[in-house]
Parts: sequence; C-alpha cells; structure tokens
Amino acid sequence: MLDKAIVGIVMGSDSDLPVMQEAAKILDELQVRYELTIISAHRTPQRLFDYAQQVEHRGLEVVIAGAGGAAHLPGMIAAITPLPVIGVPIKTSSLNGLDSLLSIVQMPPGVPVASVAINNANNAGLLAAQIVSVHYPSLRQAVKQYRQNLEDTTLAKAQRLEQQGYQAYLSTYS
Ligand code: RP5
Repeated sequence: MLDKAIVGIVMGSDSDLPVMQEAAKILDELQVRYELTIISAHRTPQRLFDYAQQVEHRGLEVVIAGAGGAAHLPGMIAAITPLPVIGVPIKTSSLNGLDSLLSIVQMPPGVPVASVAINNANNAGLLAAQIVSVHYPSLRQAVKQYRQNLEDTTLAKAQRLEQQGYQAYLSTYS
C-alpha cells in the first residue's frame, strides 16, 4: 500500500455515491490510496476552483470526477489542473446518462478529459490505477494480477458451460 493518497475521487452530489463507490472499491482492492469527496461545479464553484488549483500541489496524480446531467465537473477540473482527469458520466432519469456522457466526452481540443462508460466507475478506478502504475512497479504488478484473475474466471466459466451445457449452466446462473 502506498503511504499517501495519489488519486482524487470527486462527485457532484451524494446521489452519485452509489455509482462512484465502485471506483473506491477497486482502488481499495489494488491498494491505491485515494481521497473521496463531493464538489459541485454549479453549487460550490469556489470549492471546485480551490480543489483544482491545489490538487497537483497536494501530491495527487490523477482525478476521477463523476457527474450527471450538464456534467461540467470533470471538464472544469481539467481546465484548471494539468493532472489527468477521468470523467464518470452518471446515469440520469431524464436522458439515461446520454446528457452526462456527451457533456464529459465532447471536450473541445486543448483540454482533454478521459471518459468511461455511463456509470462505469469501476473502469475509472482501474484506469486511474493504470495511469499511476507507470511509476509504481508494485501497482503495475497488481493490475496485471487483476487482469489474470479476469482471464481465469472467464476460462473457468467457459469450461463449465462446455461441460454442463447451457440448460444446466443457466439453472445455477446468478
Ligand atoms: C450533478 O447533478 C450531480 O453530479 C448529480 O449527478 C446530479 C443531480 O444531483 P442531485 O440533485 O441529486 O444532488 O451535479
């Protein structure tokens, strides 16, 4: 476990937390320290500016920002800090998160924001870990092991399906 937080996880509202917790969970699993808080671009704009101006100097290396609707939080943070920013488009009730996705992914040239799929905070955590693993060999190893576990799990499923046939497989599928 690295002894300091290197990933910042922020979200526009506590209503984003059920989704955004997945970023924290995967970072916990990979033993990457992070900070997690709420920053609303439109409700707490000064807090956004303060956070984005200071985040680099506080030693964080990448920011994950989740937001829904007119999701300007990731883009605004990216406009202020040179650190890489990964946006998580939160699914919304009116447009199913397409509004969030387009707000995050359609950044004009010059200020990039990486985007994961709608509600896929798990991938945001993984991508953040992969970015910082460039200079943490133990973390690079943990990412490789995570991939290996994915492969092993999928191969085990394939083997069981081939052995049991689809009906028996589905009878125990959960
Ligand atoms: C955005 O507005 C937040 O990121 C959230 O996804 C959405 C709704 O916020 P609440 O009204 O639930 O606080 O700023």
